[in-house]
Amino acid sequence: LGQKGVVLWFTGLSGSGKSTVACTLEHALAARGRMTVLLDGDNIRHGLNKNLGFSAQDREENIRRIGEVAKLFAESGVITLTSFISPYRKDRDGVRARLAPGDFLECYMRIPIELCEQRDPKGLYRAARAGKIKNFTGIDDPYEEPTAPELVVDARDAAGNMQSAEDMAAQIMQYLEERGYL
Ligand code: GGZ
Repeated sequence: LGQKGVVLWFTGLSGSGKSTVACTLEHALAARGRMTVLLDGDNIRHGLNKNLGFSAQDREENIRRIGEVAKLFAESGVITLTSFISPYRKDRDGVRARLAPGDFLECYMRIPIELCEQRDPKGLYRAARAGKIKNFTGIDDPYEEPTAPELVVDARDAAGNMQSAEDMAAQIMQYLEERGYL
């Protein structure tokens, strides 16, 4: 009741674990009674943004609209998780600028692209390498790393072991707790 909303903005390569971690975190937040929404490709690119593709211009508009929707939710007290590659720094910064300080938390899912390519569950990297998909992020389209993200979640822990989605979600949960978002 009367709790503050926030935008938790996941960014990272295709296959970096954004959606999996966002989903795990959303369940953990709901279990604590918080109102949440998860915006991702499934509910945005198939609806609101179905007229957009993957050119730089379309990605920019994709992120801009998602930012505006996320802002509306967050300002209504909802913890709003967004899961999009959002590869361009200026587009992410544009969303940040639309929100009050502290209402936009950039969460960088840091992972070597080699790991994403090894996994490649949908065969997209393979298709991109073969030239069947053009402008694929990390292959022939840039991914601009965040310069000052509030959160960096690494695929591997300090000992070099792969982190589970639960580990990663717990890390973010701890940040939210420590900073008074919960
Ligand atoms: C990157 C692409 C592309 C290109 C299709 N580049 O692994 P996925 O499948 O489910 O996640 C990717 C998703 C990226 O959409 P976003 O809305 O997150 O992108 S952005 O923030 O840049 O607007 C991938 C699929 O769409 N996909 N073509 N060329 N990813």
